[in-house]
Amino acid sequence: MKLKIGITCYPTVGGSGVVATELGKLLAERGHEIHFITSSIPFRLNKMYHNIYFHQVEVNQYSVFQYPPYDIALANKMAEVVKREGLDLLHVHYAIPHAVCAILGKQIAGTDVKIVTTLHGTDITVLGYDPSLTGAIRFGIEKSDYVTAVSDALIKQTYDLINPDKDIHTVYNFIDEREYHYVDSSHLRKEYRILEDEKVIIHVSNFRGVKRVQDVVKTFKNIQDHLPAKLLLVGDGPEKTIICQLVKELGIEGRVLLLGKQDNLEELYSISDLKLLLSAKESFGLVALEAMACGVPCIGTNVGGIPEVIFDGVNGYICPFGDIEEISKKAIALLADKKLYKKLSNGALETARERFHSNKIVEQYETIYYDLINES
Ligand code: GMT
Repeated sequence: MKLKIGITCYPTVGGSGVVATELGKLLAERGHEIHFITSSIPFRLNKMYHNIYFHQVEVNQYSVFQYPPYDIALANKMAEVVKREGLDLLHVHYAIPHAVCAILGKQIAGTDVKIVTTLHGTDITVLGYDPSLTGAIRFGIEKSDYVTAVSDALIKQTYDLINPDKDIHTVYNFIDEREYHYVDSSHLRKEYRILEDEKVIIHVSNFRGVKRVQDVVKTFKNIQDHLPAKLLLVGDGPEKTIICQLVKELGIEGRVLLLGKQDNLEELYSISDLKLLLSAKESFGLVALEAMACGVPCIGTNVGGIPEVIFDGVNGYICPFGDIEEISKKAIALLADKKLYKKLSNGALETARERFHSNKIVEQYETIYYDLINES
C-alpha cells in the first residue's frame, strides 16, 4: 500500500530542512504521495516529481494582531490538506512549533491522521532551556504518535531537559549519495589559486555561535604553521564579521577563502582533504556526513551526536571541545601521513555507504509509518 504523507519542516537552508526534503523526494521515488506543507517551497525541492505537492502556508497581517498567527495558519493548512487529500500521516520536523501545529491540525480536521515527529536538536538544545516553551515541547512530543530523534545523544538531552513521558527512537540522518560523491572538480583548485602541495581544510556552517568557527580558524592557523594549506569557509551567518576580523588579526587572510553560501558542495568537498566540525552543540552534524560521502575525513568535538557520526581513528578524530592544540595536532598528523590519511578517507566513504545509506534510513521511516497505520 502506498501512503499519502504530509511533511512539514523549516524549508529554508538548514540540516533539518535538507533531511525532511530529501526524505520526501526518496519516499516519492518509492511511490508514496508527498505533500509538503511549509511556508515556502523547500530549497532542495529542485526537481519535478509528479507525486510531490506543495501547499503554502500563508499568514495575513492584520493590524489588530501584534504578531502574525503563523502557527495557527499552519495548523489550519494541515487540517485542510489532511481532509482534502486524505493524508495517512503527517511527518513533522521540530517539536516546536510543528508537532504542536500538527496536533491542533488533526483536531481541526477531525480525522485519525497519524503524527510522526522528528527532533533535530535546536528544538531541544536551545528551546528546551526556555521555560516559556518547555510545556509546549513536552506536549508536542507526548501527543505525537511516534517520535524520532537524529541521535542517541539528542534523546538523552530531551529526557534530561524536557522529561517527556514518551518513547523516543533514534533514526539517523542520511544524505542522497547520488548527489554527494567524489567528482572531478580539480579546476576549482586552480581557480581558487590553491597550490599543488597545499592541503585544503573545509568548514561548512551557518556561522552561528554554537558552530565555533573561531576554533576552526585558530586550528587552521596552527595547521598552516606546519604545512602548506588553505581554509575554505563556506556559509554565512551572525558570526561572519567576527570571523573575518579574526582571520585578519591572525595574519592568515591570504590562506582563508570566505566563500559564503554555496550549492553543489560535493565540488568543494572533492577538492578538500579535511573537514572540521568543532561545534559546542550538535545533535548530528549532517555536514560531516556530506563530507565523508565524498571521501573527506572529519575532525569533530566530543559534543552531542558528533561521536555517533565521526568515529575516532576510523573516519576522522574526536577531540575535546575547545582543545585547539589537540585538534591541531591530530589534523597535522593526519594530513602529513599518506597511509593514515588513506585509511581514514576509506573509513569515511564506508561510514557514509554502510551506516547511513539513504535506503536503510528511508526504510526505517517507512516501517514506522506502516506500523502506525496497521496498528489502527
Ligand atoms: O545546526 C543548525 O544550526 C541547524 C539545525 C537545523 O535545524 O537544521 O541543525 C540541526 O539539525 C540537523 C539535521 O538533523 C543536524 O545535523 C544538526 O546537528 C542540528 N543542529 C544542532 O543540533 C545545533
